[in-house]
Amino acid sequence: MPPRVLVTRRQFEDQMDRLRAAADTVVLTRPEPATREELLEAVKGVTAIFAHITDSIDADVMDAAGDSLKVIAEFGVGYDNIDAAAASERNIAVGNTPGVLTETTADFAFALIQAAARRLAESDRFVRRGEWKWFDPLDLLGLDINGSTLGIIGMGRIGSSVADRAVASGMRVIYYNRNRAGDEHGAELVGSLGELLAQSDFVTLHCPLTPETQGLIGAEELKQMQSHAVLINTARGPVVDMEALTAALADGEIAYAALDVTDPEPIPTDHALLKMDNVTLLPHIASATVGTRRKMSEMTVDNILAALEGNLPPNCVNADEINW
Ligand code: 8YV
Repeated sequence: MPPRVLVTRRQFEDQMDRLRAAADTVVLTRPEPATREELLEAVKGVTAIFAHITDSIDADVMDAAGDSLKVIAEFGVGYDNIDAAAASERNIAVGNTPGVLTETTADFAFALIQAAARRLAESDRFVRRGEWKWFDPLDLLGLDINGSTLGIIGMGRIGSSVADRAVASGMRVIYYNRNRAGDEHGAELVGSLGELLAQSDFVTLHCPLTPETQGLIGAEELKQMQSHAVLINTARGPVVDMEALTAALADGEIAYAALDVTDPEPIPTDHALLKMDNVTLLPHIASATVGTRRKMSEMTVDNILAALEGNLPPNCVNADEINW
């Protein structure tokens, strides 16, 4: 019997053909994600799951797949939707796609910094509503990027690439990262999160979602930011307490937010943030370029094909925890 592979969302056909050549491959091609029940049914007997952020791959899903399951390959670098500890306990490899989306995501985060600084989305809505009647020397004034301070939380691959862009644009860059010491990419390490929040004109998040970073930016942290400051989130929605953020934006504790990720996703259509002009909301598209999404798909398939041949996936996050 050939091994079976489940791909949970529609994907690039040339990459699906690579899987089809090696395994009995089911691709859930509907545009919307599978329901929990559909997922639990579809995984039965598979050797590999090609997973996406929209799938919660927990112990129940692994057990529904059964002993055949060898690899869960995430389409993305963040794999917080997968219970990696449960996978390790079951000797299942977890793969991801690091590196390939670094520059694309950093480009996007920096685009959001610029868009928020110059109030692009808000100004576009103003014009579309027919409210632009005359040039006004005192309306829609933004912040300068050059000469301002950018605070980076999470100085990994993506955070470092954002620092490169910011330094080149004349920003002072500071960062806070619990596991690092020393200055790098032209950025200065600060001693605490509070220091970073108090000094920054722009704060950008580039940490993974873990139990430690869940709710990292809450009411207290937002209070520590300056009233003209901007918060950018291209990491994961739950790193920010959305209720606290909504209140901080409404009360003028901070000036602006640009969010590519929210909690939950999608943001409910009746959420208060949708009615506020000082927030830009985007549908989790930081890595969404043709070239990058293609490479992510290819890497995810590489991870699966290696596992089907009995080898560790080339990008395996729990290699030290499993016995292959
Ligand atoms: C993906 C991402 O689009 O890589 C990540 O961590 O958030 C995005 O690039 C998403 O994970 C799709 O599954």
